[in-house]
Amino acid sequence: MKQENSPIFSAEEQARWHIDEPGIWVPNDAEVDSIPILSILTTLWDQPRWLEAYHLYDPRGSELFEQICDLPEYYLTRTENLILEQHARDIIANAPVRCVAELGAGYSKKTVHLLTEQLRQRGRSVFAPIDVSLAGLLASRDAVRADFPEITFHGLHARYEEGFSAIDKNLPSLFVFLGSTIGNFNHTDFPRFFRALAAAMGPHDYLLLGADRVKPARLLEAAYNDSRGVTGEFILNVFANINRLLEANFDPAKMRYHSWFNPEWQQIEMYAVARATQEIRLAAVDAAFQWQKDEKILVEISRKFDPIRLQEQLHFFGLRAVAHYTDPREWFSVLLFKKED
Ligand code: AVI
Repeated sequence: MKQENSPIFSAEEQARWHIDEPGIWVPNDAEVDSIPILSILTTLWDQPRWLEAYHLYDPRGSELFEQICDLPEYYLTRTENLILEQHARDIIANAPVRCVAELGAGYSKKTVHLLTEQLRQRGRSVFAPIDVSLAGLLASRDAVRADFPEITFHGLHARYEEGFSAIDKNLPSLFVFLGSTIGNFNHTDFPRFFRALAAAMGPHDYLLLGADRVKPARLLEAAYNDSRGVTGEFILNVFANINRLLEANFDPAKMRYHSWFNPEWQQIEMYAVARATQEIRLAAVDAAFQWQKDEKILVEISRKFDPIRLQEQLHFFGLRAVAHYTDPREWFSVLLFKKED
């Protein structure tokens, strides 16, 4: 275990982390393996059945998500990128920080806009992405080192909460959570996440949050049921991941993808539906269940927001709205908050 110090940790946290690969920090007590299995079993046996969205991101799932971002119907990535391209200068001017801490491995065009401005306005700085994907962090590290040698890279190979809680409250930081990933959090995870994030933020910290907005159902439904079927493949691929993890026998030929915008809950719901009744066996844990014909498994939700209401809501978590950036069609919002003193 190689011991070095990093300016991003408080003294107390420093002792809990070690360098794994150059520039990548891991908690000493990292325990990764049992969590996905427990999560899959407990939610698959829930009533009705569902899955936590993070299981979607095995290597194939991550590849498919990259393809989704380029689909003509999937306006989210392009629109958010446009907003950041236009407003990065103002965002960074409004958030006087030394560290940009991104939730997600991030080395997209979007991150580049922010890092370019951070470097231009503040000079030497730190970039600290937090992600459970080591591959994503390594790619991000290599790209940042090549393109921004004046920016020090400290990747945190950890779950979001573990990562952001470790960052020194005295290091002025901009926490960046883009892509409307917050929309994939359910109604339990959402308040838990903001409570933990606000508690981890110091008095000089900011949050930049990307949120997709409520809009006509036809636009939303097209974005999540694209004509090339990539979204369906992405959602159903979760079962290939489960088959591997749990020696299960989910059969892609015996299921179909279904999604719709639920207006009451303001969310796109993405399901796998059984084409026929089938016995699902999970050999690794010696468990089985009957998946009935037409029974749905909720694989992912994607919530859509009214940005003003979101600003009001986050105020109750101790995050004060500083600025609101949007696109000409007002389809997507990028919101800047400051942790209240
Ligand atoms: C990552 N997340 C914000 C995407 C979304 O739009 O909710 C995931 C996604 N699922 C299907 N298409 C995209």
